[in-house]
Amino acid sequence: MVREILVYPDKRLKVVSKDVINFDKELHKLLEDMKETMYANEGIGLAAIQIGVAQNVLVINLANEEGEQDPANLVEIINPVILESEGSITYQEGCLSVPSFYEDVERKENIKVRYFDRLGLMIEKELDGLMAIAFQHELDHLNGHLFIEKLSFLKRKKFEKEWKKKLKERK
Ligand code: QAP
Ligand code: CO
Repeated sequence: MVREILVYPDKRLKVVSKDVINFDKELHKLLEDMKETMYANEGIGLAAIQIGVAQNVLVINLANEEGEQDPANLVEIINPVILESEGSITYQEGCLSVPSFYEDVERKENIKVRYFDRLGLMIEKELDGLMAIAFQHELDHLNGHLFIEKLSFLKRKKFEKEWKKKLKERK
């Protein structure tokens, strides 16, 4: 089922998510809904809190060399943590909860992560490139943070002004 995506400044996006305890049917249904919702909105990553579920669950599906999103490359990420990180990389990020806004954000370039798959199997990996960026962006959602919080003071002010105007025009 395609679910509604919460859009900034929805307060629910600030809620800190909790670890998944049971790797059961309910989790699998949540993952299916997240995938459907991500694909329906042409996203490459989605955190459960973006559909109003405060659980530490992410889905990421980067485009392949042909620029296509292959469902076979979808990664389901439960209870993620970053164990180590180094370097820095800047990328123009966007977010399904902040539609049509993109801005440069600095992240760690290389990260070592631990998470669980849908069956509760622990996975440890080193990530780089866009995958490392996406992982950090999505992990921020689980802690109640959005990428716009990482903008400089002036860029954030400009964003807030434009966003208010946009919301007013939509009414
Ligand atoms: C997070 O972002 C991310 O504004 C995922 O109109 C960001 O899927 C991962 C999207 C940067 C890696 C690098 C945004 C779709 C999708 C929009 C997304 C929009 C339609 C964003
Ligand atoms: Co996002």
